[in-house]
Amino acid sequence: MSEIETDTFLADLYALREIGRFRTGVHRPTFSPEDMQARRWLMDRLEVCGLEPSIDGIGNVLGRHRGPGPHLLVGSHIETQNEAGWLDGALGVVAGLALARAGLPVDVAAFADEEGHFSGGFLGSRSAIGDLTEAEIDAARNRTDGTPLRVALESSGLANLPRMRLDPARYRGFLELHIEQGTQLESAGLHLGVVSGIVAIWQFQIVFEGNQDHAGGTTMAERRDAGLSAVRLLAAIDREFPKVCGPRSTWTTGRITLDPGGYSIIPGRAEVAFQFRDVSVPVLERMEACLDALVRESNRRERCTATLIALSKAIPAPCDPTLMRALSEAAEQICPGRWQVMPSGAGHDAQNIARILPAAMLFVPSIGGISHHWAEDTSDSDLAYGVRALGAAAARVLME
Ligand code: HGY
Ligand code: MN
Ligand code: MN
Repeated sequence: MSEIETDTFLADLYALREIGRFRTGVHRPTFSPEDMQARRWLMDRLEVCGLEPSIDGIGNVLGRHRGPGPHLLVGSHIETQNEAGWLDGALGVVAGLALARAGLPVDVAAFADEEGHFSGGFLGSRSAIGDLTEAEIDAARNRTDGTPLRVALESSGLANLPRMRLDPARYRGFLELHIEQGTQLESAGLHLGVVSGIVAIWQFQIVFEGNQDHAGGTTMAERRDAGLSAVRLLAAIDREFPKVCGPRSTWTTGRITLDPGGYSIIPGRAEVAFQFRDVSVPVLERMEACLDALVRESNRRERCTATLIALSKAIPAPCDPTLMRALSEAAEQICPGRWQVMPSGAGHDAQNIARILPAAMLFVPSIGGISHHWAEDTSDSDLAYGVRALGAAAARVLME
């Protein structure tokens, strides 16, 4: 293995940042023209790094090492949230290019739609482990514009391509370098985080049906206001969840849509995009039971009906101890004393790959903890620490 070329690694990251650039971040939703341009850019770079590039029927890009094993799989995702950051996902894929360029026997993967632009999310890594059915693809819709996934695959030229399946026998494990997307490393003055476990995201739609009516002629006593029912249920969740959640649980309402959405019209329908997260399944189950009870109570109390629809329930993933040890030794070698072991509050492809392979993650700090926002950023020096530590850990795992 030769030295990791950090200058070339940073140049690749900055080049990818220009595809779909939005202010200081990037807007590259899954299967958008910008996303497909980024996938083609990646396939070119994989070729230049000596890997055999391919793209599959769900948009996964894979660069296969041409030499004998043992191999490691390294990667992440390259699509982004809307108007979001340039490093979320891209860092882990471009780091894979740097490890391949240094001569390490790695395959490099960019798994499609980790960001969940289509129902359920994590389409690519779920497909790669055999956990995505044709029926799910038939049913999936774009969360922003409603485009059916089948239509998006067709217009991206992917519809008739086979979907790849990872062969666990080919790899010693999977490593993903990622930004922390929180403030822990920065506030502790650290450069690297060895991830101990990855949260599961349980995602729901809550639909409220009331009566669209006149905002003046309809008295407060007789109206069926779907918007008010929605905010009252969300307030109840915020009151009750702290009694059942875990120390690092989170819950988020990402969107409330009121129809028809006019000043002078009582909303007859409200839709809430809701999710909660934790690393423990019993905690997730307690939170879901609490949510179920609150929806039932809303239907007893309110004049509107609330319907809870479970969209996806991911599986939390502990990281592999052997890979964590290699990452810890590498972190100590690259920046002695300036790293820690920590959980991931974000979901990642690694939690799916962990279901068929040993998997682990390495974090670099996010400036101000900002992510899923175009202002997301990390210093070049921390990015360089990350890729060098990832390379050192990969070498340890492969040379064992
Ligand atoms: O939401 C997440 O945790 C991931 O960034 N998609
Ligand atoms: Mn990510
Ligand atoms: Mn993300």
